[in-house]
Amino acid sequence: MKHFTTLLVVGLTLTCALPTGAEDYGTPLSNLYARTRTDLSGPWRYIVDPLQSGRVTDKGTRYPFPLDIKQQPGGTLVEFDWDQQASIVVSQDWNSQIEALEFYTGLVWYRRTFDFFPQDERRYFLYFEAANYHTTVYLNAEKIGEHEGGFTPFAFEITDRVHKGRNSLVVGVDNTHTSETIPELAYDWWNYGGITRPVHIVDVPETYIHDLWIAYSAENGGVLTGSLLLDGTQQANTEVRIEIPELNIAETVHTADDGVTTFEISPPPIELWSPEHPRLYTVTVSSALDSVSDQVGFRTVATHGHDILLNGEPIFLHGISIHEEPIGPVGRRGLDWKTAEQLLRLARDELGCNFVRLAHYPHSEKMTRLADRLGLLVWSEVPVYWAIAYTNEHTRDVAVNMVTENVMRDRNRASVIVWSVANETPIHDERGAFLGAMIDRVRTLDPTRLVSAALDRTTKEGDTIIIDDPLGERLDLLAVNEYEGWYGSRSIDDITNLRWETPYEKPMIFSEFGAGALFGFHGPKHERWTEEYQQHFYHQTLKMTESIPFLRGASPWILKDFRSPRRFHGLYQNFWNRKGLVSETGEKKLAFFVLRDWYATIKAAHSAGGS
Ligand code: GCB
Repeated sequence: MKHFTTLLVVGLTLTCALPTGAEDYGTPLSNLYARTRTDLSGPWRYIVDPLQSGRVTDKGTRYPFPLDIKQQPGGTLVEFDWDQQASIVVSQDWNSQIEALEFYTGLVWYRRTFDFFPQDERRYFLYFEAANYHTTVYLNAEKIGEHEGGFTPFAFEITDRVHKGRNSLVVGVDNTHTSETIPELAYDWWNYGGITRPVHIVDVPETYIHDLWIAYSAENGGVLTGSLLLDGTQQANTEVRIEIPELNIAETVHTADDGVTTFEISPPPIELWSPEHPRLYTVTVSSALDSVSDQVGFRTVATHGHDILLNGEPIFLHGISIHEEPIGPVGRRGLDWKTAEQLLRLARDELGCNFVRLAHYPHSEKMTRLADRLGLLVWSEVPVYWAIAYTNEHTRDVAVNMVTENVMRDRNRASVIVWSVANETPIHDERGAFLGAMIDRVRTLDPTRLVSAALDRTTKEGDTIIIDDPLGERLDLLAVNEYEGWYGSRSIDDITNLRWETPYEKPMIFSEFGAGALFGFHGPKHERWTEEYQQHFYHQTLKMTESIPFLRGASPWILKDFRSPRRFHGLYQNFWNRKGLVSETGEKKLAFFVLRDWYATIKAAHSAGGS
């Protein structure tokens, strides 16, 4: 849908058509951290329910956990009592907190009580930053909603349901994966279950600013375009102020009947955001009742032939892939600002990265906000990984919803330059249609960024690898996961002979390459699991990249060793994927320095005028 709006522009007024991207997709309000809210993190009671006994059915049961009832004298049997249950900390997964749940997959119920005093003329939303995977939410014994997907935010309005005084919130989270979920049954990371990110009660006025999106385009000497969405009884024909004090911008726009408006502003010269200069501006939007500010960077990203252009200049992505696990001896979710910053600073300050691939699912919003501040470019991905039920409509709808929630959360983050729709998916028509639907949605919501997917299968002819996956047609950036020398039969010594071709006139990055090594295990460079093998693998693979004229970056696999239930070797792995350049506790392996030096060399060549 396009909205034709009269735009107020500094200096002149013009009328043009912009994709609003602000239609109500049912996604939660954006810019969570700038809202008035109560964080419900802390100890919650929990019940492990492997047989799903607590699901409320119309037959009635002895275990209606969501109803939070107690045995009454002379009453029918009730076989639980929430107040007698042990506690678990929200927001952290259950696997790392309760030993017996380390490998648990299934349903766990959570309960938290809280006192609340709702005010007139205010609205309240229960906002989950993420819960893995299928979540059912009850407030005061009433079901308020469900959500499917482990890594994106969702919210339910509770204005009419939250009580004055005591409230009982019961949440069932089931992390079972099936042939219809995303990901499906096989994946290479820990299926950390539970309410893995904070839960908030967000407090907004009756008519509030649901979403603001603002982006920079270099057209016509530079313009800021965007859209905003008001929600409430006064959403129509309402005046909204957009202010960026550091640019002397103070504009007024009016919403249409649906609460949406688009705008286009010609700003004075802007200091563009880049890794070298991650400039953020304070953008404030105010309506009669509401006001929200965000810190936003302005930059452009595009491709031209084989180049990736940031602010019009060719850029090489010195990257690393990262899973969402803090550095430390215990694998877990639950990044806070400090642990998130530790990961990103290790990548930027010690490895010399300007780019991070946040694999294989949307990471906490803290990561992309920190990347904005630290000047790291981000590849943002959803877990459409390996085999998925490509012909299943429900699965496709969930996938499209996932990209929607991801884009709507982060499209004001200058750091995010790539939306990835998938990782290593098999090539067939149904997969093409499935990923095509996701790509269409992403481009509707945000035509300002690159779309990609990490590709796997390519044609091999002797030593030549041809990147000819038909999906390449629909992508802006080709991305390839490459493991010759670790998986497969090719010797590590031969990988320098590999040659790469593609029929696409597009830039390519290696979204992965890597080999396993146990920190502190040393030996000959041909002995697997030694740091020397991994070091040799990096030397060889980096050498091989020199012959690829269209290579514009890499995000090797991976910054830190991470937990995975498919890594069984009792000596080297013990359920850790050992392809980290640092161990789980942060000790650097030899290959870390190979990549660091390579990035330093490329950077030096680039500043000396090379490409
Ligand atoms: C891959 C996957 C990644 C795995 C990695 C590995 O190709 O994309 O999720 O963890 O290989 O270590 O095998």
